[in-house]
Amino acid sequence: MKKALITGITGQDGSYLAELLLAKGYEVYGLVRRSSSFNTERLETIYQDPHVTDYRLRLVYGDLEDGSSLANLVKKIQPDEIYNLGAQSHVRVSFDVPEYTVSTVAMGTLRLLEAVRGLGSECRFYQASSSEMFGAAPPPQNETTTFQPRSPYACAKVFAHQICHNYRDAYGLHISCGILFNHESPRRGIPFVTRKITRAAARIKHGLDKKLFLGNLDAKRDWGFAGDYVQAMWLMLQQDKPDDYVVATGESHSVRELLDVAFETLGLDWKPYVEIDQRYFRPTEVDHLHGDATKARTKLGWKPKVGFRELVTMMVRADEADVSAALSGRAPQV
Ligand code: NAP
Ligand code: G4F
Repeated sequence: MKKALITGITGQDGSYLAELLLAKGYEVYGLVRRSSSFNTERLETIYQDPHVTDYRLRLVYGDLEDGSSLANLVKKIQPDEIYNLGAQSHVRVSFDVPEYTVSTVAMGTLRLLEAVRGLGSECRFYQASSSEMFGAAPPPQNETTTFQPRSPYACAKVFAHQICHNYRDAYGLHISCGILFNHESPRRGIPFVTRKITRAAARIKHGLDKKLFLGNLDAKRDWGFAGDYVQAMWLMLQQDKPDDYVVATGESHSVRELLDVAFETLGLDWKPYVEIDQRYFRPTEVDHLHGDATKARTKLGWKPKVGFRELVTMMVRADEADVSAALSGRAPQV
């Protein structure tokens, strides 16, 4: 049985990836950081009682801020594959907490690489790189596009990406970097724009909210479905040679178009409900991300299954089901 260690297992991608690896027969170790409130909500459908015999999902305490916890876990688990998904992943928040963001995203990756170095190329490593690294570079962006990062988060991701290259070359490690464009799902964190909009549409429809406050409606993103994107992560680690891959749908849409589809799904016009609030603008914005995933398609045989309209509709329907459940006193569906 293969063993995988996932940092960021409690996040959107971590939960989908854990499901995928468990379905493939892996023993999955998930790094969970200590929190004063439960942070394992997204794992509820796959959580297993540690006392059952075929227990294959093991949650272990650790933190990307704490190199010794990473070294101890890697030594003890001896994973075949590591997926480094842990991060302070909100771009606007990275302007408020730049040092912390750089510490988890950049230094956290370095700390984990140092823990892994002793295992050699037997242990395969996936790094969650980001299309935010392209920043101001004009679209379409692919693996050869020069990075022009526009936030502390993006600068930290560029460092993490490049230190992965360095460790790959210097120590012969099997490290692959997935440069993933925005990917979303009903499990997306509420402060990201897709989920903020789909949740607000559902709440407005049912009379729970009257207004939705947003920032820049003209930004364009290449939005895909997280469930499709974790497949690409796994495929990267099944290749003989480590490499970098852009993962994207090849279609981009504005926040305005996202509003159109989300509110239309519930038979609403968004314009009377949306107000602009300066607090949601970033000091430096990334205007247009539009990925060219030709390499992932040809070398990994990967392609997205869920398109933009289907994705937004799926998210609105899930949020509406939650609102209806909450209103009728039933448990939410997420
Ligand atoms: P997410 O939902 O924000 O999840 C982030 C995860 O990182 C959570 O499990 C979080 O734990 C954990 N984490 C935060 N600080 C940590 C620390 N100090 N030590 C250990 N774990 C820590 O992010 P996501 O959307 O799943 O994204 C996964 C990764 O892909 C991230 O690295 C992100 O930057 C990158 N990425 C995401 C996208 C996207 O569109 N989703 C695109 C490109 C790249 P808590 O639950 O305790 O907060
Ligand atoms: O949903 P967002 O916050 O995602 P962003 O900044 O593109 O970052 C996400 O994708 C990256 C991949 O490119 C990941 F690396 C990163 O971890 C994260 O998952 O914002 C999308 C766009 C931005 O242009 C933002 O200015 O939506 C615009 N926007 C407009 N109003 C808003 C809002 N974003 C948020 N979060 N909240 C608003 O009210």
